[in-house]
Amino acid sequence: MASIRKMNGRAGRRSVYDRGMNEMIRPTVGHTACPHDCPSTCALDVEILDARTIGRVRGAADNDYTAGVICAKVARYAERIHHKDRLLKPLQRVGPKGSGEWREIGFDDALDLVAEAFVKAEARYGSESVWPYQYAGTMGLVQRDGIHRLRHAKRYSNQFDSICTNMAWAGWAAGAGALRGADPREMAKSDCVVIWGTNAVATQVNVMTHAVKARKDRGAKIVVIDIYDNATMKQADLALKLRPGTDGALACALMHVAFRDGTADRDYLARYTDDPAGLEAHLASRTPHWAAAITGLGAEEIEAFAALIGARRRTFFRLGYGFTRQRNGAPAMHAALSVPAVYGHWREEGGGAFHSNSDIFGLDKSLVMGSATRDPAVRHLDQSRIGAVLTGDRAALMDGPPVTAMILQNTNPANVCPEQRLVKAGLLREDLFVCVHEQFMTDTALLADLVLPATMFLEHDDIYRGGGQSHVILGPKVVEAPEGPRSNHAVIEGLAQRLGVADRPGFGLSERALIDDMLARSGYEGGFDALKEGRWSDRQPPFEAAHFLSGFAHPGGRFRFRPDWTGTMSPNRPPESMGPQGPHAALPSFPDHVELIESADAEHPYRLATSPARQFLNSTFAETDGSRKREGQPTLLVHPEDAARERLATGAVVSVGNRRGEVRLVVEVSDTVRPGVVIHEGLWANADFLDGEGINVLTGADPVAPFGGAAFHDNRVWLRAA
Ligand SMILES: Nc1nc2c(c(=O)[nH]1)N[C@H]1C(S)=C(S)[C@@H](COP(=O)(O)OP(=O)(O)OC[C@H]3O[C@@H](n4cnc5c(=O)[nH]c(N)nc54)[C@H](O)[C@@H]3O)O[C@H]1N2
Ligand SMILES: Nc1nc2c(c(=O)[nH]1)N[C@H]1C(S)=C(S)[C@@H](COP(=O)(O)OP(=O)(O)OC[C@H]3O[C@@H](n4cnc5c(=O)[nH]c(N)nc54)[C@H](O)[C@@H]3O)O[C@H]1N2
Ligand code: SF4
Ligand SMILES: [Mo]
Repeated sequence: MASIRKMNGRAGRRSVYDRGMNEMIRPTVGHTACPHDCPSTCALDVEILDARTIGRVRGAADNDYTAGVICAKVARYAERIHHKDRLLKPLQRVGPKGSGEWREIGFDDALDLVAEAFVKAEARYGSESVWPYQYAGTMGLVQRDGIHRLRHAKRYSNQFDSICTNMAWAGWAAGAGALRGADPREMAKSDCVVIWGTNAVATQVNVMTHAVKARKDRGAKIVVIDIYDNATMKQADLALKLRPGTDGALACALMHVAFRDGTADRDYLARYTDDPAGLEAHLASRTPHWAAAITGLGAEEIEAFAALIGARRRTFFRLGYGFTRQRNGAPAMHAALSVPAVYGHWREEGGGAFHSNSDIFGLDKSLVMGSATRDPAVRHLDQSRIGAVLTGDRAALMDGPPVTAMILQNTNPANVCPEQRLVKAGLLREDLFVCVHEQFMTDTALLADLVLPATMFLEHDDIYRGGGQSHVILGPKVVEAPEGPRSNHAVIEGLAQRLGVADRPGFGLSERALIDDMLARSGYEGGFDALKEGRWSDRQPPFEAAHFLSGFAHPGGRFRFRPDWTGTMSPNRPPESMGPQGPHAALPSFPDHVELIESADAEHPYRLATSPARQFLNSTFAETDGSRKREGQPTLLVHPEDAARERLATGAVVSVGNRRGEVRLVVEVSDTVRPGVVIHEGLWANADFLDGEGINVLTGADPVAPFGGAAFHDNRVWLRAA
């Protein structure tokens, strides 16, 4: 197996394969969960070649959601964990900010420097001047959320999480009242699976496992609704390629047809929904022709789709995030979710809808998060608006002190956040101290004053829960970390000691003790060891509850066609954690299409979406050769008609721009996109672009109604030959 040694960049290491073994002897297998920010949360079997070295990673065959299938990028994890560029030593900046000139320092000395900088910032401007900033590079509840323990104990500024889920969750909760739904494994028992605004083949491959099983076993139809002909749409029996930001119109027409043709389930509507008569009247003008003009689909395509779901009681709507990353994303989600309530699909096993299970797990993280010391008066700064925050925007700072010191874990805002030019300008401020705790020298780490090396999931203990499925999975350490990196947990504990809060609730415990406490508080049977033995715990609610047949999660138990956009986003997002909100006055009072999007105009004739690349996971894996080779280079997909108009050919360089900035990209002429729509698949590292600036130069950070969020796929742009 020379290839494994080569991949690891560690020629000379002996593995079991070197010893002339025959097939009878297998490497040890470690059991854990994928830590990445992906709805699938796969249960993993990891080949352990020696105490520090892994081989192939596989999906657990006996987990009935993972079902033995994982994505290729994680199967190749050896390439990432044993990467030659992995950070192993703390680095202190010696040249100007962003110069890439560093010197190595000891880990404890580095933590002293962070603590000093935090004390200094607090002394000058108060504790809210320190902003610990984190996201979901790891989804482990201990390693991801422990930073809040330090934040609360010190009264540092909070973070309002807004980059990913807000529009989707707000739209779902407005209708159903809670983030749960039909068991996603039921897709295998459906007669029609509607994959709506998620590129599941790329972003959560296990959806396909269950959908394709339904097609094989029962002749189910797979419907895919997206804005371009991506890998998922290529699998569709019915492919609906609509204009970006028009899904609400499609949903309305589907419901119009149901009332018109008698396929609406009037008994269900009367029993389970708030205002079916009001909805029917509202939809009278929302005909397939009306929707065709908005969506760009043919009226006959919409009729065919409506006829299909009208005939198939077991229709399952798998609603993704992608179509909600538009400025009308919350009402779009609400409209799509209203469809199965009109047709009564919820009644059937294999029918209904699913988006996220975030509300089912009931895991009490209060000790990990240090909730007991949380002061509700401390401000929440909007994660997506880090650019505005760091460049001193008064509103973004909520009229409070400037941010002058930060530690960042599990996130790469200089790459992934909108308004990238502002983000970089902010991070480069001379009077801001930035410590980045990372596994690689990311775009953000490059701008730091101090970079600390982090362990990877296989090297520390943690616990994970599915978003797109129902398992809580233990992720115990399976190999030793290399010399140098420390876990997030160790860094937070080390800072707490230096900052005088190590005696506060939640500090001084191991990961294992925190997990034991979490499970005990949450009423789970057994602790760390029991979960390790069983590997996972399936928290799927029973059929009646999952299908809301015992009532939707609003007072009164009815599905709301008339949403209250002023409520809270979900039970696990209390209002005080919501931060600045978008205006909700513009949102519709029934399912509808609303023109809040950045529609094309004379100056910006094209609509840009920044869709996910199959071989990357957000900005992660853009450092591994296996993923890079398969993705090629950063490109812009342009329809042949648009290419002709702009005189662009495949391989030409085009400048894509709007009022936020300009990025040069290599053109790929392709009829997978619609005329007037251009697509960039990412996220590539900024340095991979021709001018060293990434795609998020073009995306906006204006908070989307009703609860904030970033509309990554909603950008009007111009194209100029470059
Ligand atoms: N390979 C890979 N996997 C990933 C990620 C990744 O970057 N790469 N990211 C992870 C993360 S953090 C998340 S949150 C999930 C997100 O996973 P998804 O739910 O799949 O969401 P997106 O990746 O934002 O986009 C999905 C699709 O929505 C399409 N889309 C954009 N605008 C519209 C629209 O207006 N209407 C419709 N119908 N479709 C639209 C996009 O073109 C894209 O094909 O995936 C996770 N998994
Ligand atoms: N243009 C555009 N931008 C987008 C999106 C889009 O669709 N288009 N999608 C958005 C979405 S949905 C999301 S969720 C965000 C995600 O944005 P991020 O959360 O920033 O993205 P990731 O790449 O998942 O993770 C960030 C970093 O976490 C690090 N990391 C992983 N594990 C650990 C650990 O245990 N400890 C430490 N210290 N670090 C660790 C990884 O090395 C990685 O560099 O991006 C958003 N940005
Ligand atoms: S990235 Fe998603 S599909 Fe791939 S292994 Fe992780 S959870 Fe599974
Ligand atoms: Mo995300």
